[in-house]
Amino acid sequence: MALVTPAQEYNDASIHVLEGLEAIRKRPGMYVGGTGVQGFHHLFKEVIDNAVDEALAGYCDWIDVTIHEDQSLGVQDNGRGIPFGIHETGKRTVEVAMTVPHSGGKFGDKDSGYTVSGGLHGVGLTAVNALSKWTQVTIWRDGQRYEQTYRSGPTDDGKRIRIGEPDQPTIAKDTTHARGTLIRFLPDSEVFGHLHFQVGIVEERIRMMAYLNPGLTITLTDLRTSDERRVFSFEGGLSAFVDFLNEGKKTLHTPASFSGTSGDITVDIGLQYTDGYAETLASFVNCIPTKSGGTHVRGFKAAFTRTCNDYAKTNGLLKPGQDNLEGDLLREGMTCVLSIRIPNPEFIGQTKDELSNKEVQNIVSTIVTEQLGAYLDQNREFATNLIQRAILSKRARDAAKKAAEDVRTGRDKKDKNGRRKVLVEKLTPPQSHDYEKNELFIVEGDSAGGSAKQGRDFRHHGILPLRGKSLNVEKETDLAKILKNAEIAAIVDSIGAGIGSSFDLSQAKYGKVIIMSDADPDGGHIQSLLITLFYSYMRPLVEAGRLYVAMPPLYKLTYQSGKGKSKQQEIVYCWTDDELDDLRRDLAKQKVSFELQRYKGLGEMNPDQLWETTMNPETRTLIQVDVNDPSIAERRITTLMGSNSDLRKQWLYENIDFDSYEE
Ligand code: 28F
Repeated sequence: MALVTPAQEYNDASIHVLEGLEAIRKRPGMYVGGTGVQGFHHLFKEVIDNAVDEALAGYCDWIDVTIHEDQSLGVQDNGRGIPFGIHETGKRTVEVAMTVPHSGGKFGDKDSGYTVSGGLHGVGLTAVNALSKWTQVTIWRDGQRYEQTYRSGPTDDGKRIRIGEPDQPTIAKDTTHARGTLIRFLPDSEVFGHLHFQVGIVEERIRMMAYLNPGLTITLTDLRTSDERRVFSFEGGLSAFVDFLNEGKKTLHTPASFSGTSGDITVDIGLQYTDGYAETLASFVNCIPTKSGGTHVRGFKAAFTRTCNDYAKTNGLLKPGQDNLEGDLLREGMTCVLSIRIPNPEFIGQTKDELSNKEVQNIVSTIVTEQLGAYLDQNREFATNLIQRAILSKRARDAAKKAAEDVRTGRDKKDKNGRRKVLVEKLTPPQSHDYEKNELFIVEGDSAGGSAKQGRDFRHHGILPLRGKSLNVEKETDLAKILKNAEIAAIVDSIGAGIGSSFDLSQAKYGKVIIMSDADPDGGHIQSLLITLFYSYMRPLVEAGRLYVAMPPLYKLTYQSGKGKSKQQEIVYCWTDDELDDLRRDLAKQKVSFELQRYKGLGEMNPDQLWETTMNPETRTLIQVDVNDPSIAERRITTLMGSNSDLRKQWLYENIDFDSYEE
């Protein structure tokens, strides 16, 4: 509750007023969506939406927006002016509109001339007043000029906190024949901190309103930088809007526009195709964006798809028995603005930005069916091109689906006379079905593959030996061709989660996929090919940090330790030249002679050594493939596996802590 001195007596109406404004002040987030930049600029949106409502009602065709040097913002329209006569509560109408939430609901008043309003408008001006340090209202109406200021903050004697409280108004004779409402306000830094209006955000809203309301002119002056008055007025309406949205893109035709009314609902549509694939559909109800769509959008999409397919069948572009083209294929490359006006909009959804009025769906659908049908008949070349593009997209989509399906079902493993190909038999699967713990080793070369099969942890290790180089996937983009490569299909099949857009990480049969190849340039090449494959066609697996590269040792030292009976053979592995140097120095100090072996390839290790040095989670070192940039991982691997040992040394000391276990 605001501080109220007992001396000043409030009648029940004003206590009610305080509670209203107080509530807004206490929880701005509920009324303007937070106290950040968006919430701050929502105050401007509430005020200009009120002026646009007056334009929608047909009484205003001009709005001036001014950002002042004191950081306050003013909006002036040339509408009828908010009534300032005495309201049934004994207060002036304008005071009620400024201080009582949900009082401004326009169509409450049947004679207010409002048929449509921007939705939940009532709270608009009240919220602006409650959250501003001051709000000035000037009204020109009935040959009079009404001025009043509302203030928030401590009173001069500091004894009280006011919230949006009205000062005494002044009413003077006005001979200028001006009409309309001016609202100028300064958002309260107590609520928003020291935010200021960003002219870009203000301009974007102005531009949108001007496109949605051809015939309405809106000007913007930012006195903080210049006194230039910018004018936004677009006779072209939604056609101009889609043209603006497609700026810089290659468009396929001049914008099409459809519009119609049914009862007191009006529908306006602008649409224009570009040569791209993206679909942009911006929808509005009474100039309020409906980000979650609703019945108007559903009506549009259903009619659009049906009308295009009817045209295709009627004109022999689709065979009568052929499946219809899906709507999203037909809308590839389409930019569309759908704007409807309706007196009693009903919104649903968390953020109230989905239209739910049922009657709208058929009204929009009827208008689109009639007018799009006519448009296609009158623009046959455009229509044919639209259908043929969609048919191509359908073919590509079906091919990708079939390719992925084949892999999943193993259908592509059959050779021409239906015999199952040998691929998957190359895989030695783990015994466990604990997919999280299971690890797939993709091993280069059959001999290393043999050692890996024998040395592995048979419960959790799957071994897939690969022969020679896999297909260079970077150059090949056609999924169907990629899958033809036997090696790649074996990998995809072993992991079991599909490939490309149908890849589903939850189906993966391994928690880790480990690429294990020789520490030589050939090995490095295979690694980078496989990393490219995973990054290109199984990215979620990489992003989940499940792709690794094994680090086999470079050297093995063998020497005798201990004396007499306790004499025994020691084997030590080194991953770097420095490690080797350190060890040699130690052994030299101890005057111990040793035998040194430089590993040329995995195949030179017997199963136990391969297990001990490269596969055993307790003793191995793995490199996790970096999700952000596979080339980093590739560089990392080249460094480690490439011939330049200085690079390797440098990288290893910076990145691998040999004392820590890799888990
Ligand atoms: C700068 C922002 O807010 N313009 C507005 C009007 C006009 C009327 C009105 C507004 C409360 C409940 C009626 C005038 N004459 N610009 C604006 N212009 N509000 S807000 O009425 C709101 C009253 O019902 C108006 C006759 N009917 C309505």
